[in-house]
Amino acid sequence: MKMPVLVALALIAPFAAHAQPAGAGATFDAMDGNGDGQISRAEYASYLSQRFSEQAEAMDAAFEQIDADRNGLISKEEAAAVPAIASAFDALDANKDGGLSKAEMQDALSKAQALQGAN
Ligand SMILES: [Ca+2]
Ligand SMILES: [Ca+2]
Repeated sequence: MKMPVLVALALIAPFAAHAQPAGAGATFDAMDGNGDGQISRAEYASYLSQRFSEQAEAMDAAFEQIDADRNGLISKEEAAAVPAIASAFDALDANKDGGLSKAEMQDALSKAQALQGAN
């Protein structure tokens, strides 16, 4: 498997885009939970976890859309509609059964979260 974390980031970025606040000001306000004009470590952690759960929901919705035949797996043919997934297909297909399950997608998302959280 090559660069699973970068692959995961590339994968979730288009889906999560709409869940992110627009503009730096909105982001700061969203992070400054108690409105004291400063972002504490706890507020930052809480903001990240909120954003990640929004990303997970966005990915969930995207999964349903991409899984055209609703069999719970994204096939290579279905993935072809989304270049970011199609190009990462083999890396994301952890059990090599030729389909991407929601669990496999969420696992990739978790790895990306772990990397971001460690920064
Ligand atoms: Ca399918
Ligand atoms: Ca699989």
